[in-house]
Amino acid sequence: MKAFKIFFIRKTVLVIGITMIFLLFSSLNTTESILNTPTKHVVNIYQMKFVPEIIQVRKGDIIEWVNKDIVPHDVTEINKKWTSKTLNKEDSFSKKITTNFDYFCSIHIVMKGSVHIKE
Ligand SMILES: [Cu+2]
Repeated sequence: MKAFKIFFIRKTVLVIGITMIFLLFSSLNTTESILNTPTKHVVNIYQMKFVPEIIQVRKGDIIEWVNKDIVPHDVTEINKKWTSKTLNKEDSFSKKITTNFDYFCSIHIVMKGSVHIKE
């Protein structure tokens, strides 16, 4: 009877242990897949401003700039490494973010914004 009890307790501990390891790994996988899913962020261009002007994203996320003004704008990297097409009202431009950068509108050079990657 005593031997049976010990056997039973050992088996129970083993089952609990395996269950906990399984739960731990499945929660790690879920967390990882949440972290790895790129998020889409929207920057509106509104009343001659990029809104929000400063945005923090994760590496690999997508930013979509949408022109909500009636005048055309664009999105140009501060050193002119790249630029969007001219965005008319309701036009948008999307970019996958892999690095920090500042940008401006080359049509209205006072309009500025920046993108920061969260570590
Ligand atoms: Cu502009």
